[in-house]
Amino acid sequence: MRLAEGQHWFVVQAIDQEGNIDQIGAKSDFVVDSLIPISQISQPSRHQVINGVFDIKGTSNDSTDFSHYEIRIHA
Ligand SMILES: [Ca+2]
Repeated sequence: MRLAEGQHWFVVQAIDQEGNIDQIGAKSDFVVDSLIPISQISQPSRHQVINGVFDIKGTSNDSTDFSHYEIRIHA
């Protein structure tokens, strides 16, 4: 079973060997989130030559649970 993105809930009902059913059951919920964030850099542009202090600008989104940005600079 593949569930759609978002919040879901379920109920578990115990049944004994005589067929008696727990009418109340236990309820719980969970969130399906398989969407990864997508990041785009708008500044500096690709291969731009920079000198000194510069701004890094861009966007990143996740429709369900964006957390934070991380920037790593490599030489
Ligand atoms: Ca997500």
